[in-house]
Amino acid sequence: MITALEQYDPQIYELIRQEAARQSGSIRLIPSENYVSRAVMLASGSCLTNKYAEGYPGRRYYEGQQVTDLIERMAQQRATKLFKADHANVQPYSGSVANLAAYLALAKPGDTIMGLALPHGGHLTHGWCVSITGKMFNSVQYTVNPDTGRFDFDQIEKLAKKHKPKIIISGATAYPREIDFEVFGQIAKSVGAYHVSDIAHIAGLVVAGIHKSPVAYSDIVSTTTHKTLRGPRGGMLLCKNEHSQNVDKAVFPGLQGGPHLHTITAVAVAMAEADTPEFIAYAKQIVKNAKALAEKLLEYGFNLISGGTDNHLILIDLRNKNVPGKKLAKALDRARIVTNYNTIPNDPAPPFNPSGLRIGTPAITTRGMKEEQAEQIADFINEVVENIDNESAIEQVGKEVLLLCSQFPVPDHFIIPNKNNGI
Ligand code: DSN
Repeated sequence: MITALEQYDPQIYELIRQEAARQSGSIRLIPSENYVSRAVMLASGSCLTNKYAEGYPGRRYYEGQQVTDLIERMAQQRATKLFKADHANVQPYSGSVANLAAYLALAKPGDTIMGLALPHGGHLTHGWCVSITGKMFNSVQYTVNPDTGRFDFDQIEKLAKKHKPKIIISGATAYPREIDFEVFGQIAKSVGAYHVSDIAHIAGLVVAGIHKSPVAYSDIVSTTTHKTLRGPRGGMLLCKNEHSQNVDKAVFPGLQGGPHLHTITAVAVAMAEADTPEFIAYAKQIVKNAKALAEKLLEYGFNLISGGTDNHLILIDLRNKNVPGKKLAKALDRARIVTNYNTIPNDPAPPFNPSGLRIGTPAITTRGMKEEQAEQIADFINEVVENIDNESAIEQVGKEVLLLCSQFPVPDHFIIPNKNNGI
């Protein structure tokens, strides 16, 4: 397919080639990113992109669904088996739409929802003020305990009792510890609220049984499909049977038109991949790598929010290193280490130039890196921090990163040789 592209559109081919080279020639530490398998890539780039299928299997508004119904049903069945859920909707285009659909399935505009504040690790769509979820609903935001960096369930319970939300949202986008979904479920129940859990980041850890599943304690579980779960970019909702009709209506026709069947096909492939012993080993290694990386960073005197990690990500408070998050993220990028700058809880700095750096281990784990390489990556990060204004030292780290990358090629993935960087 990629060769055909070279023939038909050499400009775009060249850009894809450059991006493939960038992905293979850098250490990708953005915790929400990964490398999908060739099978997922092929399904995502297949003829299913040509088909419209508004509606659901057996109830479509377009003809020609002989194959698409089978595919979507297969994706639904694989999702319900993998997550042990009653019902799955595999149509959300992304996690953001999935979250909004979950809220609209359970509440009306103007109702109160309660989620984790963005600067404390929550997602935009957990009711942050600039998101439609913070405008359409009356949003109450809880925070993490500033001393521990962990959820403060007393505060959450107090807020829930005071504001009586229709929905309590659990889940996060920059929270390094295991989330006790059972407690969130209990608090929700005690105030008559629904509980929506967002496991976008940790879905792969949940299906591998490393983190406890929220399915039993949630009315609706929302996830993306492309982070630790290692599928194509997409979203998914899982719920109890009692909510299935409302969930389906909220996704289509509530928020979306035709589902992206090429993505649903690739999601089905990814879920078959996730239902294997190899996937469990990969998910366990993600956490081992994150812990090894965290330990080494602590040895170098980095402050980690909550003091470490239980999952795939680490949030570094850089204030004691006197390097702003953005400056470090950019220097690391020049050293071929790709991260994202991030707010830390109660960040005194503005969000566009915050005090934190967020890193994670899914992508390096897919490449086969283990604890030894995770520690080496901590060495690289420390080296860049210590030489933040020394371009030749940063360039030297980049060379070492390239060498490490060449020892851990991206598996089962198209790698297009890059004449310019030797990969
Ligand atoms: N913004 C994504 C992340 O990087 O965590 C979540 O949607």
